Amino acid sequence: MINRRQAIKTTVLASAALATLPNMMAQTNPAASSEPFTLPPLPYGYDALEPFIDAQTMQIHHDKHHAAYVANLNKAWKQMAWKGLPPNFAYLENVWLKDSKFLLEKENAAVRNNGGGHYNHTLFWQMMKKDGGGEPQGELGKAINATFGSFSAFKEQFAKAALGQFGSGWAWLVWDGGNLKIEGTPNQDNPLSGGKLPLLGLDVWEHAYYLKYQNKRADYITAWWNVVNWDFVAGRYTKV
Ligand code: MN3
Repeated sequence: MINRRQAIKTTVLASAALATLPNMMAQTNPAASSEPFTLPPLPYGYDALEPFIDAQTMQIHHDKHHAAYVANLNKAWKQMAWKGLPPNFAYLENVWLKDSKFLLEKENAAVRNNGGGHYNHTLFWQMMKKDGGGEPQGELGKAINATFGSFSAFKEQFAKAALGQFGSGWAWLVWDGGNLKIEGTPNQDNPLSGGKLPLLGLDVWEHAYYLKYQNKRADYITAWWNVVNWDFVAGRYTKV
């Protein structure tokens, strides 16, 4: 935990270091590497999900949108540092995002929105891969068939949730402690706050598809099945 005195010291040291650098270097952020939350690199190239999700969308989505959630989460964390909240991803996942009472407090809205945004996108990149798609195998495949009747019936219900999510939000396949379920969340809310484990999620914010699909969210959803990383989703299911 960085206290106020250390924070000032760090700022002074950073300023001193900056003064010795050429002007060009001074435009970079010397504190970037010491930020509590960091933007994880995409686990594949921007164009890996072509033609289903275009490279430009992936670049803007990751480098601008996800990066902004991380930057704003760091800002929020610094403002809340007095609360003694450990600044790490595990704490975000296991404590903050599971505490619906905390998230609903107005002063914690930045954590709910930007912490949720950081967590959701970190999962989302891993839930997709180049040459993905197909059908889930093993225990997850069996559980999906048993719960929804068939894989195609599951896809139909999931797509309905994704299409029916009004405005910005996500569609999810979750484990609620006893069953697989499909649900939608608005904005950057996450099933964790409702006591459920997110297994698979689809970002249906317009920034996720508008460049290629414009208003045709249904076409984006149909295409997205071709990039789902079922191995990753099945791996999460083994934790239930
Ligand atoms: Mn997004």
